[in-house]
Amino acid sequence: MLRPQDTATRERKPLTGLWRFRLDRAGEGRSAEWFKGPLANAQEMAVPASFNDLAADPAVRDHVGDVWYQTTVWVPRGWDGQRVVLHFESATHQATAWVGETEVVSHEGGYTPFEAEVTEHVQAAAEARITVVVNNTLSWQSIPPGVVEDTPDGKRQRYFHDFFNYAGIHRPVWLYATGRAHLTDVTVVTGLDGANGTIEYRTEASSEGGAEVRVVLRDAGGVEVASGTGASGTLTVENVHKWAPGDGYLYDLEAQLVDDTGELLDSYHQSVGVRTVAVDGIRFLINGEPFYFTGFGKHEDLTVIGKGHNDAFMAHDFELLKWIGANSFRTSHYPYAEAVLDYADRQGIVVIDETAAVGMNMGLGGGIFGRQGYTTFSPETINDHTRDVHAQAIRELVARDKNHPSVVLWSIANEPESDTESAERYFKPLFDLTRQLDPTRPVGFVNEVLASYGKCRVSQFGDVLMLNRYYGWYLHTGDLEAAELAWEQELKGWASEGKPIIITEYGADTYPGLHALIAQPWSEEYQVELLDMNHRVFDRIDAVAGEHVWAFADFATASGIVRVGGNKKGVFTRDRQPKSAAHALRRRWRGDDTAQ
Ligand code: BDP
Repeated sequence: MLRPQDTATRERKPLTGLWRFRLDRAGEGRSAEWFKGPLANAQEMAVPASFNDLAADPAVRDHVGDVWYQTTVWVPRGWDGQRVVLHFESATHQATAWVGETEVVSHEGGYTPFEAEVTEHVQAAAEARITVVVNNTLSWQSIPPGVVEDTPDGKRQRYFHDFFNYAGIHRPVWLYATGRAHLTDVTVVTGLDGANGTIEYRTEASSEGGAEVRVVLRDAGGVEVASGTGASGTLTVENVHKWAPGDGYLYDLEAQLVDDTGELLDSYHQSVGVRTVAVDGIRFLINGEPFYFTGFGKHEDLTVIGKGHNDAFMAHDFELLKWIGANSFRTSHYPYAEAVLDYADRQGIVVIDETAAVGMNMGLGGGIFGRQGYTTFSPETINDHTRDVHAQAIRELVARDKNHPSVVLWSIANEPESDTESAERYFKPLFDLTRQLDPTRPVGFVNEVLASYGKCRVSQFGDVLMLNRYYGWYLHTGDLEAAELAWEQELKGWASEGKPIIITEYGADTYPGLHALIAQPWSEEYQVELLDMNHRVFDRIDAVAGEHVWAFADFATASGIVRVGGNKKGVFTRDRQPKSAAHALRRRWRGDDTAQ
């Protein structure tokens, strides 16, 4: 699937703004066919945004089930004879869409795009009605999983991950047009050969006899540097300007579909960063050079709009990454908006790209110990069907993000149960699948402490070890000396495996403005000291190839007695103001003792 764009042959129309919106409290909309006419008793709802926090109403915030969205759009008059497509960048977690009265598409999975050709259901220069029902229910067969429990007070959605189950239409929706003959996919794989770069490209097109593919590669100044013909091939760029951390240099590959008279049928632009990624023993290499990850696990999480994508906040977050000296982040715990990955490409920020497989561990509840009363892997809970859904989530992630130079590592799950035979059986085929889909990038998963060194049965499949550890917080709370000893001992064990280790989470909840002369948990001083303790340990162990603090910013989560107004492990507050730890990290990561 190609992302909508405007080119010489393509045109798109954003369907963002205010849509009609209605909660389906009784779950009656599908049988009552609410798509058949204007949505009755509707309020207005912003798209993109999570619906939860927009209304000042707990019934909206905590609604479980269907919600309905509807809009109308004038199909541009120039689109007569064109192929028209309705494209959603995401809908969380499950959606079905109608154009007029015709169902055009259904999709499962809250963080990847889907689309439908709607040529037959719209007319140029006429209005079309688009209705979407979005369902936010999590089950044992969804990624992430959850369960709806019957309580004396009605149904309650439970889930096992530590962030609020925001839902709705979080990312832009597009109506776009292409010619009948069109490109359907472009894949690029880059390599380096001395001073030269290579770009293997592969295109797919809707079959129409006689059409040929031509590709033109231009540098960032628009100068043509290579070209080729054929649906696939390899281009060479002499004296290539590499894509590298901190240097988001991009070439533009234009793929053209041309008929036998030379007429341009389709043109699509794919940005290309020429770089290589490899694992060599305990080193993580980008362009053959050891790379040390500094940065964060993040969230798509904002006040009012929840997980709605917002360009201003995205740009600001990247400014903060630069300010603090971070070179990377993980898309914890789901694929982020594509605009974020495009931005990372341009900014030279490195990304660990994660699926939405989070909360698959009944020994934990949102990162906190204490059993959940379920067995993680069983025919009634996470089972073979779940694994099929998980596999599909991996397919959709790789298909979407395969061309981003910023993406250097796939994370196929966060903190699943990984110390049991069932876990080993569940995960082995998913690692195989990911490697088959993308042989060019390392693959891993994020391990948690119940499967500490010596116990984990899944890390054997990973090219790198990604560890989340809360020594000094959930373990040895308030006792950083004991934490330091225990952490170093465990880490030495992992180091003996001979793989690069990225510490994908470490941190402490910190209430901004709370100070303690003798550092105590929840104070700004304790967060600083806990991070310092971690850094002393990392600096003593060669195999540590990166440090991602949890978390970039405070974020909303389900209520609990260890959460105060959300998860407060942010180095920035939810509105992006620095805690003391931000200044301390800035000094470490920028190597600048004078950084304030
Ligand atoms: C980890 C999870 C993360 C949580 C964090 C925490 O990966 O989602 O938010 O713990 O407890 O286990 O803050």
